[in-house]
Amino acid sequence: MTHAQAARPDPADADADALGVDAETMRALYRFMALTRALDEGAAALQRQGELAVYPQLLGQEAAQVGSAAALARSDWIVPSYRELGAAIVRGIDPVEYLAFYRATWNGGMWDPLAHRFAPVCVPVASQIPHAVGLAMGCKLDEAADCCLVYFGDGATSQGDFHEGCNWAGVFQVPVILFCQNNQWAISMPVHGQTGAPIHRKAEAYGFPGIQVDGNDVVAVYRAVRDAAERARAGRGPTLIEAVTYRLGAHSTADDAGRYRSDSEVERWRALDPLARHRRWLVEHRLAADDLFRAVDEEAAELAQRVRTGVIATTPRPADELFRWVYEDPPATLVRQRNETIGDG
Ligand SMILES: Cc1ncc(C[n+]2csc(CCOP(=O)(O)OP(=O)(O)O)c2C)c(N)n1
Ligand SMILES: [Mg+2]
Repeated sequence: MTHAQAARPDPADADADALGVDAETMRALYRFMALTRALDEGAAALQRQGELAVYPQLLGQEAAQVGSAAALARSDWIVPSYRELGAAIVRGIDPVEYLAFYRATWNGGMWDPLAHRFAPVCVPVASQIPHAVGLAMGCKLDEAADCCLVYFGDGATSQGDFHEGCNWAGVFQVPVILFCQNNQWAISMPVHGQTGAPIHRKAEAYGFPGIQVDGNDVVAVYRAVRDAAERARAGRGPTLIEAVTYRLGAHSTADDAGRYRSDSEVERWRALDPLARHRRWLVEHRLAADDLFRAVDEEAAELAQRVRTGVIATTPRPADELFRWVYEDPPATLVRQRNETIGDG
């Protein structure tokens, strides 16, 4: 059931029409990646200035995130881990609301997950996978023509939650896309320390297709997810997609990647920068020129500035919110803790 790598032809001889992605979408993918790059860098800077508690950069993974999120319908569900700023931007979430989690002013982010069909930030590794499979199972039971895409990393495939989610998805032919961003590292653990087999091949054991795609090729990712979503909506079940990419930054602002990986490895991947690559491709195919890139750069700089101002203006939420929304009738222990924290008024 393993499918061949869905790479697109070499930029020099690729026929844009044959890829089945229109020119407007090709340009939109670039714009989303450029906005993501600017906001990701802006968020890392905000953390260094003490405005965010922590931030996990997605630098280098823009194609994997933007290509996948853009290939979905607006009514499809997205279940992120903690590194999915790019997907949130594609889905139209206000980056200030997204970054509230990292400013530690709100658990999970300020946006409405139901309205955006974008679940809260999830840090316990792989725990979002069974949630996503359940969400997709709900779509199936409702006979809704929607699917659900869940993001997770290479390291998450070592967790039981990944295997339980895959098993359930395969048995019940759930409309879910299991989207692994194999960025080669789980903090300081390289991917060969996580798995003895290529990640996409694990799907075979669960009875559904597994695809490996060049995760630094935004069009290849877009096409792979579009196909998987069509399969899911047609009732043909799950797909595991392994997007091979690279985390150019540290694991997070709390990590020093120089302690466990070489500069030469990073430089090798930097040469495969997905943003520069798609830009070159657009130019070579005369789908965009300097005026578009200039306009996008200006938009990205303005957006990053607006987000910066918005994040800095965000104040802590009322303390009693820590105790709300879990229980209709909170247990006495929680009521006591709440009263100790904020008084019983
Ligand atoms: C259950 C659990 N164990 C450990 C951690 C600490 N932790 C946070 S991220 C991470 C690595 C995850 O790597 P991967 O799944 O490859 O995702 P990436 O960070 O590379 O995007 C670990 C071990 C955690 N958050 N949750
Ligand atoms: Mg990883």
